[in-house]
Amino acid sequence: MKLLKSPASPFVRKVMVTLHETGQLDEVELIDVANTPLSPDSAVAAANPVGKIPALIRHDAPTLYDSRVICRFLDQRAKAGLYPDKRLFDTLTLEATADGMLEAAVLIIYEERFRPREQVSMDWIEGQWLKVSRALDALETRWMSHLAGRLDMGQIAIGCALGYLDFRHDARKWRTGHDSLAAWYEGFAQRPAMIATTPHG
Ligand SMILES: N[C@@H](CCC(=O)N[C@@H](CS)C(=O)NCC(=O)O)C(=O)O
Repeated sequence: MKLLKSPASPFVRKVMVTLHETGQLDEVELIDVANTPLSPDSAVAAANPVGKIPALIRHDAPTLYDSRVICRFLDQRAKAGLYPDKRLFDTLTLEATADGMLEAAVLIIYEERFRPREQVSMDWIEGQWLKVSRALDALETRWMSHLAGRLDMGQIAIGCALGYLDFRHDARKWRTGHDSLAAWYEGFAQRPAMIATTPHG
């Protein structure tokens, strides 16, 4: 299998952490690409019609894309139990929360990077940040017991989302008012899979 990736993408990081946690890293060739909405990489466009990474190219079956699909595939392949039957819909909702935070956080970066300065909308940026902010509040008030439980894909996704906030939105100081979440993340970030996938670039 080949994974189209970049070292800065938080969606790719979900897949990389899953590969580490499920012991499948050696089975995937990692291919770094430079892919943006304005300069799509040709290999990415060929693998995924919506032009996004991660994409997992399989030799004997169609390419998989979207981190949620890839992570679930890798979990099933390794029978790792990261989507436990007993609390499946909680796990999926937590993963969706992380992905929603990430979509908003990435869109802010794209707005600042790829739009001409005079077209950048501060209202739109703040509207995106509000989504992140509400999700942080929901994690702090409703999800701490789930986060404290056995490792699952919801936790991995939230770990990657909080890591991305540190990486790209440090100035927003997400820990303020989210003490329990910050304490959880401090421990989670020490997992070897998280340390091995620290974003850069
Ligand atoms: N829902 C997708 C989102 C993936 C995504 O947005 N990837 C970004 C990099 S972080 C990308 O490839 N952006 C290029 C673009 O939007 O054209 C997933 O979970 O894989």
